[in-house]
Amino acid sequence: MNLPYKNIMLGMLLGIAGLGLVACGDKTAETTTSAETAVAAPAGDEEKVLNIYNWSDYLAEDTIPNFEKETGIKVRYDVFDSNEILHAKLMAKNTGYDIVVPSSNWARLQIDGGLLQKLDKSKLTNYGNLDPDILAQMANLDPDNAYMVDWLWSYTTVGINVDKVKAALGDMPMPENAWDLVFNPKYTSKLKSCGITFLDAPTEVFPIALKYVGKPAHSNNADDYKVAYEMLAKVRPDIQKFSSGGQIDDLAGGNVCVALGWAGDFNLARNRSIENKSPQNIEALITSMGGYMFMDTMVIPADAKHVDNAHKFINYILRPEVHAGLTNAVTYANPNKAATQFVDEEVRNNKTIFLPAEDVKKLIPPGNVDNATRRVMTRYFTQFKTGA
Ligand code: SPD
Repeated sequence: MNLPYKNIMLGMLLGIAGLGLVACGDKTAETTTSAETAVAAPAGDEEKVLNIYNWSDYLAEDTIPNFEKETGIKVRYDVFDSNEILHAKLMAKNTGYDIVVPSSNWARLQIDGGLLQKLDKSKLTNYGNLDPDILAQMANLDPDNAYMVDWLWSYTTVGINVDKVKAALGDMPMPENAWDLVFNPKYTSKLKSCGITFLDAPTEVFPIALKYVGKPAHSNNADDYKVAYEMLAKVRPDIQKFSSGGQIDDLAGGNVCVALGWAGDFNLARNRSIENKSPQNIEALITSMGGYMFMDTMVIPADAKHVDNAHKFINYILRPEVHAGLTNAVTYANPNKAATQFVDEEVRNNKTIFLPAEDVKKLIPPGNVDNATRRVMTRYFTQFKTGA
């Protein structure tokens, strides 16, 4: 195990808690084909179909084709861009999916709501590849790791196009706390000239905004949200757009220069700009205040019809080469200790992907608020976006 990777694990332990259609890299928000149209399986034999709903830009090109070739199971792969969208589907209790990938704090809510099935670990022969420290951390939200298997993980932070930001700031030096770049009008008023974008979901923005104004990141006090909203309202005129799945292309294409978004997507944006032959100097910043950690987890919805196939897929992802392939393709860290040797050296040594322990300790751990607070948060976020 390389040192940076081990550091992360230690830090985390200390710090917290269609049927034949493949849409790899598909950036449409979601497709509507439903698993319910699948032909019924012969008795006692599960039909060779698997329906997966995952975040966009979160897959290696060969992940699904290799699984299909090896198992003969046809995968329908749809994508989404927010936990809110996935949660609404699960709440309707008729998802049509066999595997979905919520962040761990949302999966906790979904376990409590009876929306997920327990894993059968006897079918997960590669489960031992998972890092025990990550499992211990995840057990804070999922006791005995009964429901969730981590797909990949990262953190919400500030991403910048270094050259464009320097040009827009002129003589003004970079702030000590990089969150000022998106939350302080002194900076946003200058950076709006090259474009500022925010994630488009209340639960992505508010925990960080709350911490920035000195309140608990997972506060259940409505007054705290008002304080955070008032701070956000001051920078609203300088924000060009709200987008979650669109940040990679917006940064890679030079349409924006500053983003409140996911570190993995910022590294991916830099790589994409190079692929597109228009390299942009994009960096995920490690802020002095810290970012917001998330783990996106494979879970099986209560209505899943292909539970055995779902276990086969999870077990396949847990193979070291497959899990490393995801990390190499999308620049998000994986939880698979056996995969480290297969992670490209450049990715493995990138300290914004595999964070040193001291930076992991600064992250806000995954957490939840009560339902009444979530409504307050949503109301303030809508007000913030609409500028009302
Ligand atoms: N392009 C992959 C995006 C995955 C983002 N998951 C973020 C969850 C944050 N709570």
